[in-house]
Amino acid sequence: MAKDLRTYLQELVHRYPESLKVVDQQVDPRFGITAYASRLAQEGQYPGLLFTQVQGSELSCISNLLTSYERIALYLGCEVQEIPRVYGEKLQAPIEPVEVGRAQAQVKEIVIEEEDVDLSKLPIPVHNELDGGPYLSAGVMVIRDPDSGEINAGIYRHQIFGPKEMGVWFLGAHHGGLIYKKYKKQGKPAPVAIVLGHHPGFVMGAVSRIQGIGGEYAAAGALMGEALELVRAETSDLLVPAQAEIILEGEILPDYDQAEGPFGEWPGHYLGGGSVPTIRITRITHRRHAIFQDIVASSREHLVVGGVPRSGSIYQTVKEVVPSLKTVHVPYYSRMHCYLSLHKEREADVKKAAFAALNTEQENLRHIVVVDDDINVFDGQEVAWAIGTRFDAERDLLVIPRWNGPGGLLPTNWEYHADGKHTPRMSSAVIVDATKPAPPIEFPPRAVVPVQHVGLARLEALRALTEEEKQKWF
Ligand SMILES: Cc1cc2nc3c(=O)[nH]c(=O)nc-3n(C[C@H](O)[C@H](O)[C@H](O)COP(=O)(O)O)c2cc1C
Ligand SMILES: [Mn+2]
Repeated sequence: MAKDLRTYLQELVHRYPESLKVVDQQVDPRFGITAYASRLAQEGQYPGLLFTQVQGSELSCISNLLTSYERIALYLGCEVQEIPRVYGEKLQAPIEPVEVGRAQAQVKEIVIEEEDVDLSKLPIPVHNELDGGPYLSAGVMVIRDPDSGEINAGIYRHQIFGPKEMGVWFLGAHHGGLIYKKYKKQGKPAPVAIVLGHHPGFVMGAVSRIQGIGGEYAAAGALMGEALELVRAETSDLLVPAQAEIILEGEILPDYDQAEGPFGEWPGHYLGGGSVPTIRITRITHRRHAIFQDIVASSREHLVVGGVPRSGSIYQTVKEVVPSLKTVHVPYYSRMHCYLSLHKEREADVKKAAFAALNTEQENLRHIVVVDDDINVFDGQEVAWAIGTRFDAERDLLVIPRWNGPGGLLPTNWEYHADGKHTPRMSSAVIVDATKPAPPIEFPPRAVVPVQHVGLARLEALRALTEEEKQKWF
């Protein structure tokens, strides 16, 4: 059976039963879905949430699914610390997709014709307080490049404007926007399809930074570990994932822009927006009992889905420059940071590694911290300890002025004026060298209890104080 959202969920509940919770209470799609994710986050819990009763919709909604590294390590078949390496290696070995017939395409089970298209019947959440409306946050939009014929995919936020209309917001040099502009220049509508609900390898493949236009379907295949099955779209010559939950087909109109936003973005503030093109939806196909997929915007899920692919590409490029790189963490709590751990052989390793990381991920990275390989970069407390004990600002801090920007999604890349307007600006990058000196210099060893003795501690023998002991001592 081809891999899809359901095969993944089946594997997940088998391996980590606690990581998926069903919400049977009726919820308002306006804040009701994100309210659960937010309340659970306050308790330090991040289960995937399957909402079966969303007001106004017959479909279920899954949200908060991709919030944990363990759930990503599960489909990559590795340990959490190995995610960047395994991710990067898989992307180096893309698996081309295969086309299947309509009969094998579960996404064609139900077809909704243009006159019956009504987006308000989908369980689309309004995520945050000031959001301009409901948003698709996990829709993978595919579009064909008219020059090369390649199909490109990416996640772009889509604000719902009406029963058959939504926006699309393209950032900077992302291929999706560049391709749309080619159609617009010719005054032609751009056929697109938006894929909702699939295996996490597909979702992550779509947001991996791939050189050149297209290649996301093959990246998805590599991450899923098998060729992605595609089928012909109903209204265009696009090929779309055959085992997706839902596919919206339509076209980006060349001359009908609308006001979009605000939208709570991954840096935790309302960012982006303005005037965006409109997509008119002309067909919906979906599976029976389709599960609509959401990503909790401006939350841990948004950052994990965006951050893990970046750590994969950074691992690849840094490793080429500094082979003693151990691993990379682009943390889910601040995706502008990047922690690199390495076995330092010479002083120059640190800056070489840091600049390779900055160059790989120019859009978002601003703070690189380089640590030794005894530091677990997936533990922010260890990184803070390394900075506290091995970093001296005067000697080990490098500020790179006006590195990042102008504009985009980082709040620091904008100048905010007293009249309420804001203008794009550049912001700085920083390299923090929190490594010990390179050999032959000796630095004090780290104080630890010998590992073999830690292994001998018998935790199962621990007990509470007895009444007699309390009498004796209290
Ligand atoms: C949850 C999520 C939401 C995203 N939203 C947008 C967006 O609204 N606009 C955008 O241009 N990129 C967005 N991105 C980033 C792109 O999907 C990503 O950079 C992708 O690699 C772009 O592919 P492309 O260069 O082929 O267009 C988002 C990423 C994630 C993970
Ligand atoms: Mn692309």
